[in-house]
Amino acid sequence: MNLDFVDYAKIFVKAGKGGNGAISFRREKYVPKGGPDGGDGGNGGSVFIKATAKKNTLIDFKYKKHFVAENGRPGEGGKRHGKSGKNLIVEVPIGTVVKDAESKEIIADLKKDNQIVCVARGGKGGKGNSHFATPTYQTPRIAENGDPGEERWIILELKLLADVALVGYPNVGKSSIISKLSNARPKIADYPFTTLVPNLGVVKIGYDRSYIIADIPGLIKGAHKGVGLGDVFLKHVERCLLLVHVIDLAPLNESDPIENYKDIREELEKYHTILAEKREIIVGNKLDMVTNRNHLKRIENYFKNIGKEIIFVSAMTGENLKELKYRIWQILEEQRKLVKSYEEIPEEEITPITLESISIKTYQKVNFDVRKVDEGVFEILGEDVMKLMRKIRMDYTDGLRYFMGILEKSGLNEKLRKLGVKPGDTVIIGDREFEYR
Ligand SMILES: Nc1nc2c(ncn2[C@@H]2O[C@H](COP(=O)(O)OP(=O)(O)OP(=O)(O)O)[C@@H](O)[C@H]2O)c(=O)[nH]1
Ligand SMILES: [Mg+2]
Repeated sequence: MNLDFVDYAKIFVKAGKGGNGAISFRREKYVPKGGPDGGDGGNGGSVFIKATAKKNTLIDFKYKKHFVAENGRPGEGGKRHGKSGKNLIVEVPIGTVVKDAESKEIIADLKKDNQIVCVARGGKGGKGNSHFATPTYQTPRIAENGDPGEERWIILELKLLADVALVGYPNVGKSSIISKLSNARPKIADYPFTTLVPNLGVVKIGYDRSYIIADIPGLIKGAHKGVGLGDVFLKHVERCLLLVHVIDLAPLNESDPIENYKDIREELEKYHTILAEKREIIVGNKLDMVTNRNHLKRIENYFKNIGKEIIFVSAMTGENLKELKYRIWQILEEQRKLVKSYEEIPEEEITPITLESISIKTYQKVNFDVRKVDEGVFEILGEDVMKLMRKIRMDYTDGLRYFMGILEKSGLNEKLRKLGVKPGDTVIIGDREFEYR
């Protein structure tokens, strides 16, 4: 069995970080102390997954598994905003289901060409110091850091989206039929399991109409529970509108075509009711090999009795293939009217998507706890404090002062004193240590 057919991939996606806000002051002639003019950082790029008709496997993801979008550029002086990071668009075949690797939640089911979904949102750029001037504090050396971009592992799963699928035992002539009906050119040979991966072909009906047909590798007994990778192939059949069940009218091993039909039918039914309930027609192939008219009559009667339509063809001579092609089209037209999933899916635009973000200006007070770790050592705990700390650019002392100012307004001193803090003691916040004064 060929395992190169890649219909599953696990990849890591990471959006870009937002650029930091700038700390800068206007410098002009005759203006000794200009106001703050640090621009905002650009937003980080987002990662999108987009369906394209140009691909038909997930093989590209076998070796390349990490997809990282560009970071936003930092802001600059003169209120110049940093450039936003470019979005990264990862292309996958139509029919790819996108899932979160951890929760297994379905993020999107990409069924149409160019359908697109965002899987990691970019971080928002930080505000520059031009935002932090107040009447009493006109030279703020305060700016925000950009937010980190989202990152996660996602699963890509390909389920082919053919309108019609050719199924049947190996060697019955499925690949021969698809090669005659469509533009697909699969390998054809006189031994079983020639086809190792599903093939897709486009069947043209006149000038602007067509349908997609899939040639599924031969199925065998036990396929529904994975024998001969049957379950993998059957998964691809789940979404088609019509099953074309191909039987060999003159099997070399002299087996009975009706029994062969029943075997595969049982596999389809055992796999899932979805397949059991799907519209099915039977194609009796290799008509050119049949000399006994009674043999055909018997087969025809059997299917008539169970209420199934059968068409006899020869992929070799081409007999009845045209009829088959149009009959499939007709049935598809009928089926499409019944199936809701063919409704139009609006195509999203590829606009940058960035995470919601709160400005540090919105922090007047924060909630936190203080814990005594050891003699003379205290730790400040609280998600808000950590968020605030990440958000403020600490590479300027003003940032630190601003941060401490908010903590003090929120009752830091009282809390520390209650626990018996003394000057010279250590106060830990996140990954920093301060001396209490
Ligand atoms: N005489 C005759 N031979 C045919 C006909 N259709 C297919 N064959 C032959 O049957 C053999 C199998 O054909 P394939 O199209 O490879 O069969 P398949 O169903 O795709 O087989 P797997 O891929 O193994 O499942 C080849 O040798 C074909 O040339 C037909 O209508 N008449
Ligand atoms: Mg084949």
